Amino acid sequence: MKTDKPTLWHCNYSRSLRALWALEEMGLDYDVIEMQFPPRINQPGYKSLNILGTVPFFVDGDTQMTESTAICHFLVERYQQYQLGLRPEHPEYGDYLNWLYMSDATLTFPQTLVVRYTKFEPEHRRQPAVAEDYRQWFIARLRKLDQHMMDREYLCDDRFTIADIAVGFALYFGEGEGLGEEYTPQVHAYLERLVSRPAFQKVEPIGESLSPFKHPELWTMQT
Ligand SMILES: N[C@@H](CCC(=O)N[C@@H](CS)C(=O)NCC(=O)O)C(=O)O
Repeated sequence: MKTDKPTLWHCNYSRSLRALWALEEMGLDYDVIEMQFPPRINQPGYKSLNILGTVPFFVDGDTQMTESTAICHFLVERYQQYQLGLRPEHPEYGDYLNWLYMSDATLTFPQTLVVRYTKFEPEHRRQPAVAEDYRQWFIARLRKLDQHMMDREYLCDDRFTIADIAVGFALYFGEGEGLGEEYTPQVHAYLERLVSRPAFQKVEPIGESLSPFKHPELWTMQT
């Protein structure tokens, strides 16, 4: 697989929204292929493209990527989109990378356990105790963000960057899953600031008609 422009395989309300949001904010010319979640079951041939069967899947020329935050980082560097990123010599560069890596490994991962064991799994395999442990785990990992947003509007350099896209997706997803009830007022306000951006508003509904989150009759077995 090789493409002549950035191409994203996307499912509504999934991590591929990070990459889609970044592409839109950057104003790049891109293609998006909408799929029903989970694509490894619902999109014939998808695993021969992306052996993991997950979203996002991203191709640009000879480059193929499957990590949502890494795709955002790639776009900043490859397309020199530093209005949405920080250069290595910037004093907050370490912080910027820390937020980027934290967004998925620390913030999104526990959410997936909550969703899996309350929603994806058939009734007899649900694990309320596991879901509750990881709900608390997620809320505890927001402490750094709570503190950071006390006197800031954005994560780095007093401006919107892909770090906000990456962390913002975790907050948006958490809110959709009912975890937002425990967000602090400053984190709530931050999330509102992010999701009101025109680029987010434009891309957020893409693929909605194929989303089992919006249309429960589309659910297929997850395990
Ligand atoms: N760390 C990866 C995780 C990718 C991932 O697990 N995506 C989920 C959707 S949010 C997925 O495709 N799940 C469906 C499956 O595992 O079949 C990233 O940041 O993109």
